[in-house]
Amino acid sequence: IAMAKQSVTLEVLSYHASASLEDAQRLRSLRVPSSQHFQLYDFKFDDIHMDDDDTLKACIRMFLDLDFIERFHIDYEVLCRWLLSVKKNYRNVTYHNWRHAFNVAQMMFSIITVTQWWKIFGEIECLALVIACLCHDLDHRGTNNSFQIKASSPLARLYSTSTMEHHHFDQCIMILNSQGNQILANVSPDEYSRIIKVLEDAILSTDLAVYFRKRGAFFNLVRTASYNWMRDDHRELLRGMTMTVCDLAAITKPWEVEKRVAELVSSEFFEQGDIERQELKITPIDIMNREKEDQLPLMQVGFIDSICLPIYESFAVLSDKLEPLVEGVRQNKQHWLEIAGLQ
Ligand code: 5BB
Ligand code: ZN
Repeated sequence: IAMAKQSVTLEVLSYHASASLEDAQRLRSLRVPSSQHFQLYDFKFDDIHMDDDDTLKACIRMFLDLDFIERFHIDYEVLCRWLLSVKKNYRNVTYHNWRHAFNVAQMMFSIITVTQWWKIFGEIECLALVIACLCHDLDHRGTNNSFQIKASSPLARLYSTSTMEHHHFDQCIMILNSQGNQILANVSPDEYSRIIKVLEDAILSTDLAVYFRKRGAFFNLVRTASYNWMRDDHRELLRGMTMTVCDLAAITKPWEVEKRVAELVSSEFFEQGDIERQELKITPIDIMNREKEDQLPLMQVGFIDSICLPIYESFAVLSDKLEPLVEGVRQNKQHWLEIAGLQ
């Protein structure tokens, strides 16, 4: 068993691609427009009209405005190369691609700046959260954790729970350690280990199973107003929940955006279902079964009621600046109900 594990570990933990120095130098030479220009503070942010260079410049803008470059002595060219490498290590899958990661990071940026929660988290945790958002789905294959188990993929042999999330974190670490990509090279050993610990916890928090396990405690803290953000355990809970809120934020967006993103999510689910039918010879569950396509609106309503509304409502209790997010979810629920013929 030990030898099998070792070879699986080698197979899974050896591959990653670094961007070239030339590409980093090109990105470095580009002018970076303001946050206002990119609408980075806007909860209704949409990346549809941006090209890939714009998304990279917007990431640099977030690092500049959060003062990470000065505070952590990040080499500008290293930052450019790291961003290009992160982007390169996303696959061209339908939903879990670079654009999704970029949107999650923008939502984190807008939440921590608009609410001023950056003061609660402090510089180290904010840096870890933004890195976590950009890296949280690295090397996603468009298939979920239960697929890895069913297909007994090498990844599932390495990690039996939160399989993909452990892999996203591994990929994140590999890029951070790659020559020319070491944006954390100039932080103290003590700060480095704190950043990595927060980063790991944040990426693992994007497993919905983890969200379900922890949200009860979080809802209690909020309902009874018994939180104390000076406490590490309370802040850790808030960080994990904020990762989920950012990860699922498509559900808060204007209807045109939500409709487009839900199509992408649905297509990726169907593509997994096709593989399950063809290669694993099993009947996919309804959300992944093309023959049940007409159930999509009702599934979205179920997703909103059971997963989304509780957390966005809880967040709006914490900060009234976050009420537009709940309002967006409620409006999208109405649209899905209408399409389902229920309203
Ligand atoms: C979510 C939890 N899952 C294990 C079972 C299905 N549910 S669900 O019933 O709440 C559901 C969620 C069903 C269908 C869905 O989309 C159909 C297009 C969704 C859904 N999930 N809808 C969305 O708009 C979004 Br955004 C999401 C989140 C998708 C990424 C979560 C995937 C995690 C895989 C490890
Ligand atoms: Zn994600």
